[in-house]
Amino acid sequence: MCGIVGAVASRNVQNILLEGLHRLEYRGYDSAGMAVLSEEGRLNRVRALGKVGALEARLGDSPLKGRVGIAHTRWATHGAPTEANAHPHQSGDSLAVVHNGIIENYETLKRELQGQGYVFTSETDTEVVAHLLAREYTLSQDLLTAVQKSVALLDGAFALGVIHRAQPDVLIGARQGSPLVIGVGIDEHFLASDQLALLQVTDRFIYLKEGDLVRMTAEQVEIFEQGERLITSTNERPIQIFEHAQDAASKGDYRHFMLKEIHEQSRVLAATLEGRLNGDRVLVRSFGSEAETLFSQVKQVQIVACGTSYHAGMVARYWIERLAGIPAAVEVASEFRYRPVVVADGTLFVTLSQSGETADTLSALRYAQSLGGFLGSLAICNVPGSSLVRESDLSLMTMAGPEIGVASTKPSLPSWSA
Ligand code: HGA
Repeated sequence: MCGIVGAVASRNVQNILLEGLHRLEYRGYDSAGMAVLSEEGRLNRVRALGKVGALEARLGDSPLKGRVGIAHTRWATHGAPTEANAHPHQSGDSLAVVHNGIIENYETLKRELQGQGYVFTSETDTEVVAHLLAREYTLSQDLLTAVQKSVALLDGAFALGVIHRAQPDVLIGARQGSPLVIGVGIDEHFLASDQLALLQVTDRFIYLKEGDLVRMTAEQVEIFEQGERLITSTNERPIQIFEHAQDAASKGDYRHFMLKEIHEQSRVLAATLEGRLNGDRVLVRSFGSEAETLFSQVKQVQIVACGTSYHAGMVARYWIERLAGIPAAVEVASEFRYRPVVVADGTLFVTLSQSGETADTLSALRYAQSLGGFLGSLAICNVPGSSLVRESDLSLMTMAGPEIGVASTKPSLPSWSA
């Protein structure tokens, strides 16, 4: 899952952004990048494939200096994990954007923009946003107006952070289907997809609502409901103090972690679906860039898991058959991996595992791959970068956070998505 960090301050923001990216690393990503507006009015960008550490090394060689910037960790949905596809994306050398989520109508917009002479340098859906913003900026000469006009043309789920060299003291954010939070400092403001990214600089946050657009300077925050109506009352979007006691590592008022985690289930389910829904539909791309092609060929589903995940698989079987109308079978991984398996045509192999390292499930996946004949594999898992996720064709990350209770309480909840 991607991460966004942004800052507008009266000090250099590079290290704030970098620390924010490090704090988002647990979510998993394939590349990272940062763009900062320099005092001289230039837009400078550094990107790297792989870990935030690789970006940090590049920044060591060519530091970014400036008081306004945006940064991103990317988990590719459109286009391979490459440096050219890493965010921020630019249109020319004036404007940069970071994006979480999926722009569903990017192909139509891309054709339109190409027809108008915009040249694309990446395979991402995000670059469409950069060129749209540039086009609208040319017309209005105002970044807020450009973002308002552009967002109105986008279909899908997204959170955006935008900067422009002509407005070097402004950072703009937009939230529609993907989380975005404002961090409030003293004469500085921040933007992030997760408050955890900003805890090193503030514990005061404003949580944006769906459709909100925010224009921030170091001194001021203006929030526009549904992108239009300026919110004037602080009651509507209050500043909230982040209670560290709510951390995953604390059991708060609960008697034990197991109880706490059971009570977290509805929030985890909402967090897992956030950014992956468009209206009442799940965005197929959130399973990976090959998902559309693969899912369109599925005739049946074979689910394999262990323990609690196996039980979640049994529920998933009922729901897949009822909602998708295709046959589904579920089997304990330790049985599946040791028996001769006949693979029916068009079968999707689905694994469920909290850690993504469950030995029998992983062996079952490898066995399934060695058999050939399966259409492809999908892992539903809580740990990005785990063996199961790396070795599967598609994946769906659950957002269960760390689980301290011994019995699995959350990771398999969203198995219905299979
Ligand atoms: N669609 C964009 C952003 C991906 C994302 O939000 N992943 O979780 C891309 O592919 O770059």
